[in-house]
Amino acid sequence: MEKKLFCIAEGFLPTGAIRSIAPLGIGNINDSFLAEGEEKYVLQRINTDVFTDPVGVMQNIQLVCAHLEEKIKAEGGNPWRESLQFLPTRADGTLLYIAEDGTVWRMYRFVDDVVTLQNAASPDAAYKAALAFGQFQSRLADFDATRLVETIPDFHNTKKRWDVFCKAVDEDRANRALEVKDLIKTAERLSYLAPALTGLVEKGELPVRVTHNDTKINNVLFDKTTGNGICVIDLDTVMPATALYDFGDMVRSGANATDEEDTDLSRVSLDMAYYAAFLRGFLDGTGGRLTRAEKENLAQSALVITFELAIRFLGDYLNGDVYFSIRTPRHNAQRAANQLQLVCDMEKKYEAMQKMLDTI
Ligand code: GN1
Ligand code: MG
Repeated sequence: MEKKLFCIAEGFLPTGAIRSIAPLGIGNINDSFLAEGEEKYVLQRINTDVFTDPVGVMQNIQLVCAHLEEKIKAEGGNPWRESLQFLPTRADGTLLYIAEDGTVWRMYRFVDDVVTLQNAASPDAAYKAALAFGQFQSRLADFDATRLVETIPDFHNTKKRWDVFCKAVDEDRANRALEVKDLIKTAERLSYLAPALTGLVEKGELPVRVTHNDTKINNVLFDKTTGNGICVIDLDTVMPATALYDFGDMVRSGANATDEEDTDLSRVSLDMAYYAAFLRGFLDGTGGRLTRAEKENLAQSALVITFELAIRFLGDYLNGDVYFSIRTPRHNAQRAANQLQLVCDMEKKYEAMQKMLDTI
């Protein structure tokens, strides 16, 4: 494996060698490594069970990064720090390296002097993350969304996700439904959330924009010195969608008083100071672009996307852990319990979340 990784990484370098390779980060889908030679790089194996069209994924990323670069340059920024720089392969100049065993790889320049966070370290960090994701959407506001491939169709279609979940409960492939019956019951009670956003999208009440769709706080690189969110990473799911998915997912992942991996449910709750910071940051970052319907549904999106992740984790547990990487046997059930707890807490704070819009 070691030797193979060196060979793959060097496949992206016109000359020169890689000296060391080490695992990087804790993504649930792709595998990432830090490769060091003359410079530092991030080498990633694309999970082709999840991203069945890696060529389409990289086409999207290339188009989006080129557009972002132009914007960043026009703003006087540094595209080498604020946008991802993917390397073409030595063999054919494309952005994908297909290894002998059929695995699919890509590599981009490591951005130095940055920190990443698993949950927001302060409301200020939350504000800065939301600003970065908001700016990401703003910079892509004049990008023609029809040029993008839908890398995972219906990715945030919570209604369809609910149907898939119900099927997993019925089939009970791994024979675990009884063990998690309380979690299933909670999910059923919360299922009123499933059609909420999807319905508005179908009715055309929410505009379609180019969105990130995986706005976990660990997908922002923060400058080590200024603490500013300088670069948005993990662009695999950039697709036409509603802005609300991005807001919902950043609140879900970053405004939890703990993180989604915490098994101690007593620590799980929505921190309203962080929620306020995400709200302010996203409104500032999107620069007055959000419509009234979008603003009115921001709070709701946090509940919907948290519920969506809960049923995705629980559904995967019922299916025998075939989608998300797990590090312990009950990992997906524990993640689901964490997310369900968070939705229940958000329900209690829903009115306060809505009211906050008026005070910002
Ligand atoms: C996956 O691997 P990562 O952390 O980038 C997942 C997201 C989930 C997230 C939950 C393509 O993202 O949708 O929100 O796990 N990505 C995909 O931690 O399914
Ligand atoms: Mg991701």
